[in-house]
Amino acid sequence: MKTNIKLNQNNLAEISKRISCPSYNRKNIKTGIVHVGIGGFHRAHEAYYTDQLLHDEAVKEWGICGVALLNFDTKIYNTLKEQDGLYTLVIKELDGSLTKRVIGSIVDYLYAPENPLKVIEKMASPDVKIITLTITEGGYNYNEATGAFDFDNPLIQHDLEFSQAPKTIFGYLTEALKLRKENGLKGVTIQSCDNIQGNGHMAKKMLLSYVKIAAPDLVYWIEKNVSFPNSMVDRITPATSPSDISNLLETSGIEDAWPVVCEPFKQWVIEDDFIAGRPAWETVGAQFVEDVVPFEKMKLSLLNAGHSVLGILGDLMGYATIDESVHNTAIKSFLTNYMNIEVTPTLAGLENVNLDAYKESLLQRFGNIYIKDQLDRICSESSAKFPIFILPTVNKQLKKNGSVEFASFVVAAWAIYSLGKNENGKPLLIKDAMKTILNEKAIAAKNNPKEFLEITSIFGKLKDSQTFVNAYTTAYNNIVTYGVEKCIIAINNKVIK
Ligand code: CS2
Repeated sequence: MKTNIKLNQNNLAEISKRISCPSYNRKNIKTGIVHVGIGGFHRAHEAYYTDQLLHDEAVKEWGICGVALLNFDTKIYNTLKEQDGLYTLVIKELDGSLTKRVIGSIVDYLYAPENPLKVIEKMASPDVKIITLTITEGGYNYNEATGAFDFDNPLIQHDLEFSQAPKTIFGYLTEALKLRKENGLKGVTIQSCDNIQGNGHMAKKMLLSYVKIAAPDLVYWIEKNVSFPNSMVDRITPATSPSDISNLLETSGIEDAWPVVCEPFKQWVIEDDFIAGRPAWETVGAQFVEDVVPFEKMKLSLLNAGHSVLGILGDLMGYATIDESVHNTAIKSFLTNYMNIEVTPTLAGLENVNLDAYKESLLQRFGNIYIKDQLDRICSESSAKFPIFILPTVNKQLKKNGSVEFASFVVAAWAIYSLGKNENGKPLLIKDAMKTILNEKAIAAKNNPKEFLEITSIFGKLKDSQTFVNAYTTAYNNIVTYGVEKCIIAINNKVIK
């Protein structure tokens, strides 16, 4: 019987007798990277790759300083502080076994609401060469309908007024870059690791929109001194459940308040555009390419959209996790048809990628019964996800008179989902910044389904496409009459004929 042991720096030698731990001396590692948004995904992905890299004795300058930006992030900050930045990554293998390792690459951590200046100074420190971001799809403050930066956001208004104590990433980056310029420092890279098409372009466009108003003199300096590589990031990382925490304790005797669980698969494709140098992430599995856009499109429109399809349909039918949803044969065929008929024709520039194998591997990853990726997680913030994951495919298909039957069905299902109950009458846990308006429009849609498409900040001009509106309305009425499963069986059958 193993005695329980708390995860922290002092106990690391003891813990390394049980599971694999950083073998490098964390005290000697400088922070070359500031990362904003230390949620599960960052800790399963960039921090994992970087931890692997730090095992090379020659690498000493690429430790990560994790920044918790929002009040909401107190818990993760306190946990990391308590555990000296250490946490356990539990990889749930396809055969159900668990590979556990303690990750040591987060060598410093800051809580922005407590001390904004400290964060700004850290971002402006000469050692820091890269600022990476996982601030979620909604964090870029972008209006889908106008394509512009949203200056009406009260937090942005706050940052414009109180620039020394910002609340948004735009306020922080602006102050930090100002300070770098004043101190005569050379460039820095800002690397978005969010699921957004052209995430580097988006980060640059949104930041410059803000800077033009907040600090116009800085625009030229940024254009000359800051690079914004695009990147495609991938690793399915469900929310950590209480049983993940107790399981780690029971199987290894490690007391970790917030381990991260993830799938074995991982991928990181990055544009090699780092103005101030970068870690050799390629030595630990990342791919550096000239143009990452086709990879991003592939991942967003197949994997992430696939998740939303499984999430919305599965949630309505009463499932709880992605694997349960994809193991329903009607849903699985629906998803396969969606990927083949509607998404694949919109993808280009992937000559060296075996798309069939990629799609097959997605179905396998979704089907991993050990991951237990919650549909609640997948469906959360759908209002930020649909415009990135699904609607670009719809718009491209409409342009070339391609099928939109599957995508419009999912949008119709989302309208019904937004009423807040599944098909068995059980309440759905909807977490969405636009929850209120989604619900209002969903209620209006009961009389006139088109009402849901009136949310132009999500759907843009889609309501003007008669083809889409017809397909969507038919799907809506059919779901109400027959239920999701019967409808998708009927749609799938049409394809087979
Ligand atoms: C998911 C992603 O949030 C979502 O809807 O699709 O978090 C997905 O699991 C990751 O992008 C996988 O790389």
